Amino acid sequence: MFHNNETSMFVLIFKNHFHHSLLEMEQIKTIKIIVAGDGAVGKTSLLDRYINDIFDDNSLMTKGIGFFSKTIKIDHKGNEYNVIFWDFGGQEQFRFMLPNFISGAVGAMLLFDLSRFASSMGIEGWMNLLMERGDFPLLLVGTKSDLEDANHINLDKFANHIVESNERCFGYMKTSAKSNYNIKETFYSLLDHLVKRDEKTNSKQDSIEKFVA
Ligand SMILES: Nc1nc2c(ncn2[C@@H]2O[C@H](COP(=O)(O)OP(=O)(O)OP(=O)(O)O)[C@@H](O)[C@H]2O)c(=O)[nH]1
Ligand SMILES: [Mg+2]
Repeated sequence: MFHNNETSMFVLIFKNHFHHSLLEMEQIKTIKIIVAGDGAVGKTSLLDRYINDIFDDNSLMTKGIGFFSKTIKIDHKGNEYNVIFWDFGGQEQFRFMLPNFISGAVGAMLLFDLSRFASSMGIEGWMNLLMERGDFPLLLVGTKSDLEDANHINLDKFANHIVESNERCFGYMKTSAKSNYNIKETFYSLLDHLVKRDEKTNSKQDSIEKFVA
C-alpha cells in the first residue's frame, strides 16, 4: 500500500506513538485535529510555534501530511488528551490523497494568509472537502498578521461572512506565527469549543474521546 520512504517514515512515527500510548491507554485519550489551507499560508509554522515555540523564515513545504502532537489539559476536570494535529500539505499536487485522511477528526483549523488575498479563494474548496467527509467544527484562521496590508479589511469581512453563513464554522482568529501573536488563544479557542460541544452532545459518535481512526 505504501510506496515511498516518506510515507513509511510516517508509519514508523505512528507505530512508535501507539507503542507509547498502549502504556498510557488508561489515562490519556487521543484526538485528531486537521490543519488545512492552501500551500504556504503558514500551517506548519503555526503548529511549530504552538508546539515547539520556534519560527523558521525558510520553512519547507509539507509533502503529503505532517504530524504534530501535544499532551494538553483541555477540559474542566483537568483530564489530559493527546492531541494529534494532521498538517495537510496544501500544494495542489497532494490534494488527491487528502480526502482519505479526514476520517476520525473531531475538529479542524482552516487557514488563509492575511497578506495574500488569493489564499482566501481556496477556503470554499477546503470547506467542501472537509465537510463532505466529516461533521466536525471548523475554526477559520487568518495567518501572518504581521504582514497584513490594506486588503485586510476585505479579508476580515470575508472571514466573518463565512462564520455567519456556515453553521460548522464557529469562529475566526487572526494570528502571526512569526511575532507569536494570538497563537495559544487560537488553539485554546478550538479546543475549548470541542470540549463544550462534547459536553453538550455527549454522544459516542461525536465524542472528543474518540480514538484516532
Ligand atoms: N511574516 C510571516 N511569515 C510567515 C508566517 N507564518 C509562516 N510564514 C512564512 O510563510 C512561508 C510558508 O510557511 P509554511 O508554514 O511552510 O506554510 P504551509 O501552509 O505549511 O505550506 P505547505 O506545507 O506547502 O502547505 C514560510 O516562508 C514561512 O516562514 C507569519 O506569521 N509571518
Ligand atoms: Mg506545511
